[in-house]
Amino acid sequence: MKRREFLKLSGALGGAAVLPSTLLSGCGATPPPPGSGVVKVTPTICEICFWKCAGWVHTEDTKPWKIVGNPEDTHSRGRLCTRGSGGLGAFLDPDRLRAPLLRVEEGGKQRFRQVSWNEALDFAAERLKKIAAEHGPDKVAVFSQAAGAAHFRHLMRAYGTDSFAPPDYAQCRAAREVGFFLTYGETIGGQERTDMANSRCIVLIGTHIGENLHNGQVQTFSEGIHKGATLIVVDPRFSVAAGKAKYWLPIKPGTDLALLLAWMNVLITEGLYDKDYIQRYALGFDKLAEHVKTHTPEWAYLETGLEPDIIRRTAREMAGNAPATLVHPGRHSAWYGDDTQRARALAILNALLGSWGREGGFYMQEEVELPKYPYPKYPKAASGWQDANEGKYPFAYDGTTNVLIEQSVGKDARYKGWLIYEANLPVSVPGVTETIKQAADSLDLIVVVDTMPMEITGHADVVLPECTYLERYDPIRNDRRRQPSLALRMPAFDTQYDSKPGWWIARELGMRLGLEKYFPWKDYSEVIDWQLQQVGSSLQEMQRIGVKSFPRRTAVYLGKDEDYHFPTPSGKIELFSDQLAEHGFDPMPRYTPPDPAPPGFYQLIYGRMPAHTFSRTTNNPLLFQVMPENTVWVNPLTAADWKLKNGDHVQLKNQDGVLSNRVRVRVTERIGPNAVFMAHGFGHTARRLRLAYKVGACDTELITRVKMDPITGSTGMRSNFVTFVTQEV
Ligand SMILES: Nc1nc2c(c(=O)[nH]1)N[C@H]1C(S)=C(S)[C@@H](COP(=O)(O)OP(=O)(O)OC[C@H]3O[C@@H](n4cnc5c(=O)[nH]c(N)nc54)[C@H](O)[C@@H]3O)O[C@H]1N2
Ligand SMILES: Nc1nc2c(c(=O)[nH]1)N[C@H]1C(S)=C(S)[C@@H](COP(=O)(O)OP(=O)(O)OC[C@H]3O[C@@H](n4cnc5c(=O)[nH]c(N)nc54)[C@H](O)[C@@H]3O)O[C@H]1N2
Ligand code: SF4
Ligand SMILES: [Mo]
Repeated sequence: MKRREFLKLSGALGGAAVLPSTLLSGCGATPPPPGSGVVKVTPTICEICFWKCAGWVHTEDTKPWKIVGNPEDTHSRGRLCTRGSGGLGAFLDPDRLRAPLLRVEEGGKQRFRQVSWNEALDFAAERLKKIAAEHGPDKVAVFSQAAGAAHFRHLMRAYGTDSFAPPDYAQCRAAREVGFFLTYGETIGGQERTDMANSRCIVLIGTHIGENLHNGQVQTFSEGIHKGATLIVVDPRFSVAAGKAKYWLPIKPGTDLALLLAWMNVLITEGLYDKDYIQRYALGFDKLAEHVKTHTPEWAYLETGLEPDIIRRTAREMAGNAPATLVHPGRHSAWYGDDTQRARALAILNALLGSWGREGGFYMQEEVELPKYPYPKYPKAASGWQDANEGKYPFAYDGTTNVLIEQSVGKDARYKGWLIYEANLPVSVPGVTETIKQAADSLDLIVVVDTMPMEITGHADVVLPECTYLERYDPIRNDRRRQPSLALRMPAFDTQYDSKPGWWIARELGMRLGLEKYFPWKDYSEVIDWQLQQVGSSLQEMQRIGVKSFPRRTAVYLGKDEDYHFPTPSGKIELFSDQLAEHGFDPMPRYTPPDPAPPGFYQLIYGRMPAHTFSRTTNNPLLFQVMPENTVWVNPLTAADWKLKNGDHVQLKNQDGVLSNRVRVRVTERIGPNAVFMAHGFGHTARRLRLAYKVGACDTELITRVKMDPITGSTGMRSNFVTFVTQEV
């Protein structure tokens, strides 16, 4: 028998089999008659996506009523998105994890047994100690994300590991951040420094704002459009944003770098670039001009399918509005494996337009100088995620999930244990579905801290149920933004069932591991209060106001003719990158054509839909009602070839023979005939998700080919192709 079977959690979770709708009305999720009870408001920070909007939770007689945005907050500006408003659904979900679970073997069969916290924590701590004694603590890999990850980073660094890899690095922003960092010496940041409210021209390349519903960003984007900004959208799909655009460029997927080089060619050959800006701030212009000389719009036409005339007209439009032209850096940049070079091209194009540090382009970010709690120094880990890379990906700034997973397979693997916090690896890390199973067979320990019985919990030895964000304190939010501010998350409700806050779980594990000195406090609110006192505030004040803004210390934009020193090695914007050259990479972005589709196959592209966040909300009873399933978007010509009608069920089969779950067809002109599109996060295989189980299809299972970006370890996921299976198999 395999050492660790995938467990479906069936029957292990206890709890009533209540229908979500019954439960919701019972809990008062619909507003009670006004004035019929005691209304209380509590500050929160939304955890439904990574944008971290601050809001107010309204309860009536301690029952949930609604969550609304905090008007003082620059992330939400007083409004929450569909998903954030539906955040109560995460709290109310009857399928939530309710108690710690331990994998046990009885009569040759494995199952989860509901256990006490003591038993679960003792088990995890004993195994962690054993791994530390036998292999060293650095042999535990940690996959953790979001606000609560800080508790587990702290715990695990104190324990002695430095192998961290969150999916929001390699599967998300890695290439973008490094591409801009190599060029400007600064990253874009989790709250993008885009000044869209003041832009006169906005260029979106793939990034589908409006479906990508990062709140403050959607609001400033709308403001810019409302004030008359020209919008140029480059997307093979007619996205929501494309519907608002003056120019929609339905590019052939994977050829964006060719377009970017052609735009640079036009700006330079027609003398439309910002000469003063380039002369003052940039290095390597002559080499860039030489590099893009042959990349004419006519050359790009053959690659991208976009008419040379459109390429010229859009380049002139950008230049005409510069420097208030923002070529958006995108966010999820793990596309085709050459993604750092595409990000570099985006960074360079913005430099030619003079938009970095200028109104309507990219503003300069600032955060509050909030002292860290004075913990003792962490031990030095004997090895870290860099060692796992074995000399590859020299510009990575965090661990790559796929690498750590691959290095966890077999008896002699580097890693012996996993701790996973708020990351659903089987769905969020494409290309390693089988590897995760193999790793689960050989690892000595898998600890999962989650709120829901997601796919990842099926691989765990021990499942530690965290309460939802509405029931806990977490680190103070202090993001680099236009307006420095702090925000507080605190419990609006008592913890439900036998779940616990992340800080409590981390501390209890720490105590059992002999790490008491790293947890000198009893309750995490003490840490928050101490930090707030250092900046003239207090927990009490923040409990009352939720968000506190601080004055900026530096300017939002570069001053006119300011001699700014960019934090790159040369102090300049590096159009030509010596750093890349030194590591044997192209110092200028070089175009490589995408893989061709096999005959009868279509490129698989995926993205966001407004009602959901990845796989985490598809079982949320409130958001499920808004969008219960995903569809596969198919062009009418393709549909005719396959005799498919709107609403038909199909399965998709990828180039490696992997079959998807059943999914409905949406026949639409909004996607070209060479690609199909689906929203990510659906097609759950975890049975305890009673609403979302097997509803729609999962893009991850079809993405079996991942192209690693050699510069950052970012995992390009768009070189996969699918065909239709119309008879169910
Ligand atoms: N509602 C909602 N909003 C979210 C999230 C969520 O889960 N739900 N997640 C957030 C997170 S963490 C991220 S990283 C962002 C991701 O969102 P973005 O960074 O905006 O999106 P991408 O995944 O890069 O791009 C998806 C778009 O790219 C198009 N596309 C596909 N292939 C190509 C191509 O080759 N070239 C071009 N030009 N376009 C192409 C698709 O048609 C689609 O419109 O969304 C954020 N916002
Ligand atoms: N195929 C495919 N893969 C992708 C993407 C894609 O578009 N397609 N997008 C990529 C991108 S851009 C990103 S950023 C990543 C995101 O990757 P993930 O953040 O891993 O995505 P989710 O699927 O939302 O999984 C979140 C997990 O955290 C749990 N969770 C939610 N709230 C809490 C909480 O308060 N506490 C705890 N302990 N757990 C909680 C959820 O139940 C779920 O198991 O995915 C990447 N992977
Ligand atoms: S953008 Fe929406 S889901 Fe994300 S944090 Fe804000 S309200 Fe929550
Ligand atoms: Mo992301």
